[in-house]
Amino acid sequence: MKRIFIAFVITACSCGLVLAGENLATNPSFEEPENGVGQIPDTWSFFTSKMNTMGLSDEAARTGVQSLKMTAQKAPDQYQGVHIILPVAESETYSFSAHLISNRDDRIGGTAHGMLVIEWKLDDGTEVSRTISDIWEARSLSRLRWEQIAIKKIDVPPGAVEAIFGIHISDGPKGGKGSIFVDDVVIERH
Ligand SMILES: [Ca+2]
Repeated sequence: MKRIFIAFVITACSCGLVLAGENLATNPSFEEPENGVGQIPDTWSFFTSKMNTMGLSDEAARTGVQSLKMTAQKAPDQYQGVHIILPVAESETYSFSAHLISNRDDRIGGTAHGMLVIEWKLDDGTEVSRTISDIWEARSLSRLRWEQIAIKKIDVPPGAVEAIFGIHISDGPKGGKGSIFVDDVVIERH
C-alpha cells in the first residue's frame, strides 16, 4: 500500500499537478547559482530602463546564505527588476509576496521606491491588466528587520493565460541611492 501511495505522489508531481500551498516561485530564496554573488538568480529574468544594478549577494539573507541585492541607478525616473513567468487560467487565484530589507551599510534613499507587480497576459501577449502591491518607499523601509510586501488572493482576469510576477525598484523623480535586499519569494495558487 505504501508503495502504491508513493507511486501516486511521483505521478502527480511529474505531470505538473500543484498541491495547495505549494510555492510556485522557482529559486525563491535566491540560493542558485551557489556562490553567485553579482549574478542574476537562476530561473529569473531581469529588465531595466538603463543599467543593471542588481545581482545576488551574500551580504544579507533571510534564509540560506544569499539574497537578491537591488541597487538604485542614482538617476531620475529609472527602473529595473526581476521576474518569472507562469501559465495561469481563469478561475485561479494567486498570491505573491517577498521580504525586503534596506542595506544597513548603504541605506536606500532619495526617491527610491518599489513594488511587486503581476502583469496578466492574453494568448497573443497583450497585457490585460496589472496588479500592483502596496508601494514601499526608501524613507520608511527598515534596515533592522525584514518586511513582507504582498499581493493577496487576486483572481486571474478573464482571458489571461500567462502572468509575469515581477519585483520592481524605481529611482523616482529625483533619483535614488543605496540598495535593498530581497529574499523568500512566495507565489501561491489558491
Ligand atoms: Ca536566501
